Amino acid sequence: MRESKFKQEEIIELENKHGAHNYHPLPVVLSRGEGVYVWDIDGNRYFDFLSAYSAVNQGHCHPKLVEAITKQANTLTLTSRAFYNDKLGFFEKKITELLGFDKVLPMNSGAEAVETALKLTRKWAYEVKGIEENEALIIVCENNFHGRTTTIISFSNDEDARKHYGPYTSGFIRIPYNDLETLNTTLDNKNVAGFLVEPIQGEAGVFVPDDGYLSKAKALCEQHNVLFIADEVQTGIARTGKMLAVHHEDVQPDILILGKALSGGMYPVSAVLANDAIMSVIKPGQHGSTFGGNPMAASVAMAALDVVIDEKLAENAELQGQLFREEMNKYIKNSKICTLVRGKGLLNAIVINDSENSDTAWNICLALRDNGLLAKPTHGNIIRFAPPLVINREQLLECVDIISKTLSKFEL
Ligand code: IF1
Repeated sequence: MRESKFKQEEIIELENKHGAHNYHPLPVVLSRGEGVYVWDIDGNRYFDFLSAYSAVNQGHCHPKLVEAITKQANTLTLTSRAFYNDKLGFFEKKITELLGFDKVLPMNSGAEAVETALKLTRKWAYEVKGIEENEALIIVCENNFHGRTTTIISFSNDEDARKHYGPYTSGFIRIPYNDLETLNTTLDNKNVAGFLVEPIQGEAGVFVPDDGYLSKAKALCEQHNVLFIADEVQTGIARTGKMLAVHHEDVQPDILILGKALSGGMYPVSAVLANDAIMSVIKPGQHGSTFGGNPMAASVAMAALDVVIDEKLAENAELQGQLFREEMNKYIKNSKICTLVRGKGLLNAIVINDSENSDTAWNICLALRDNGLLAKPTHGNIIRFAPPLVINREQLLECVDIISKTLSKFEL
């Protein structure tokens, strides 16, 4: 049943003609979302298995989030931090007590929060650790993804993300992910100030490190007085079956970076959390953002955290994620096209038995779309599956059925 007077092709053409071509979207034009479902302009319903890259953990248009943002939108949206507002302090109290930190610095996008964490680490290095000014080094991992700013892509090894964006920001050392030995030797450099790491590498293809990697890496950083910086923009807010992915190993980062589902996909809200010994190096006028910590952001983020807790989304992600991997492994046992399923909680991916440059994964995603499920390949032959954390057992099993039936059409 057509809901729009425009055809999908007409709307797609608008973007082709008037919009920068910085994405290659799957050809589907969405117009509505509710819970685990989205609808296109022709009224076709899909399971959303991307969740806007894990920003819609609470489900599309969650009524409590719509209520919170609508109420605040009708009251006070933005004051800037030149003045106080009556929501930010309550958000700061809630999130610092929930996650066990003294302070939070509110920002908007994930990349801004990563940049904030990098600046904080450098400032701490000079003013607390005593590294010589402009000599601070931050260790990052091969195949990292932390955002798209010039500094962040400076330490990326993804040519698409960094090519022709130089000159690059210096002060970063890249080491292999999930490699404690190299981390240990690299930490011997007295100018190292921090180690920035994704608890699970999402964009790289949902790479889950060995058990113990995060806790041992944190211990090595402590031994060398280096800040352990966890980028949980994608893995945080219950996505991997715990409130934070680092909680699987009882790790408390020195600096924690959050974004995406911190607002349940309602509004750009990100945050950097740390204790006073680190956060106190930033004084008034030394960092900020027009929208950072605005009352809309604070209101919707408080509601988004409440939904995660009240609806036990971490527990559900753990339960449904285990079911997903169990069921997918039953399919994979007899499959030639799909070699592996991996992940934690409801951040999972399958590896397609074809070269990175093949369009098989893309074609599988087109076929999944035609069968009522939306997902997108990450690097070439890996398809990420990350539904909203509100998905129930019946819906999950229906999706496994859709995925299996679709994959079967591509069996070699
Ligand atoms: C795109 C990827 C995912 C992130 C982590 C920081 C950020 C992200 C671990 C920056 C953002 C998004 C960005 C979006 C697609 C998506 C993505 F494919 F790019 F890598 F999720 F895996 N840290 N990830 O995953 O947050 O500034 O975007 O709010 O740029 O294409 P942001």
